[in-house]
Amino acid sequence: MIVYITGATSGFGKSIALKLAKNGYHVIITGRREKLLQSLAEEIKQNYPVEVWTSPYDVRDANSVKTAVNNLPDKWKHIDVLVNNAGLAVGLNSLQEGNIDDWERMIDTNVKGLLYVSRNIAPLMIEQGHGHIINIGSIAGKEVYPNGNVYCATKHAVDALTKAMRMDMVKHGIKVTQIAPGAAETEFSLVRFKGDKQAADNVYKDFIPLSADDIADVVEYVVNLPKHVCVNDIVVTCLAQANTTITNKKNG
Ligand code: NDP
Ligand code: 8X3
Repeated sequence: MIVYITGATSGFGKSIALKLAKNGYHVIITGRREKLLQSLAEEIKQNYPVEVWTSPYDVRDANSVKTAVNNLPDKWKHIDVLVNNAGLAVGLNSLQEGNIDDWERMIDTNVKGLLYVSRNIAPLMIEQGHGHIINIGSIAGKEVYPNGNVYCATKHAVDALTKAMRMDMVKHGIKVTQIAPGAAETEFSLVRFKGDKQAADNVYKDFIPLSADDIADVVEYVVNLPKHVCVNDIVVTCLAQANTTITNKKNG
């Protein structure tokens, strides 16, 4: 079994790679930071008897995505599971104060990047007659929150695309699942706040957020179900989070 994971250099993607390697999957890991891909590959190979293929590229570059998938050796093209995970939030501003470069980065990565990867891998799955595409959406794809405007819109797009992909691929026996997490402590907030660690740490203060491993556990669950069972959509939050705007923090 082979899993293809985008955004495996940190956070959910890295945990999912380790978890599925533990389940016996050979893993293809992608992301822009090549050194982190190499060190994850070493970690996986040291711990599990599986093979690893590293593929550094930027999901925003349609040609790079196409070349990376086309250049996979034949044996690596038999992809059983695709995890569309690469994504980010940049900034947290009202629309009227928004930064257009931040908007482009989010739309290009979260929406167009997911489309480029899916466009190249879905035909391989169709050819082999099976596959499972797992899109990492967000609770922000179910509800919006103040100043979350464009990030929330990109994740609403992932929500819509997940439903559309399932319709398009059902006749080919391909499962399509969305996992929509709430707040999880990864590099997500550090990226959103452009390296401001204090602002990032503040997001997770006074409650226990999800961890990357929690989401990897959900992925492990959905890929291990019987062949005829497809989880369509899972929203998962930590106990303290009711929705995008209400989190039970110890100090109010
Ligand atoms: P991290 O910042 O820890 O990981 C993001 C991953 O995406 C990294 O591996 C990064 O790799 C990759 N990535 C970002 N931009 C690009 C790009 N242009 N090309 C290729 N890879 C890219 O955050 P998370 O693990 O938290 O985020 C993973 C997904 O989960 C995202 O889609 C995010 O929106 C979603 N999510 C996160 C939540 C949270 O609270 N943490 C909650 C709900 C959803 P590199 O920088 O090396 O390119
Ligand atoms: C990440 C969750 O609520 O911080 O997608 O936007 S949230």
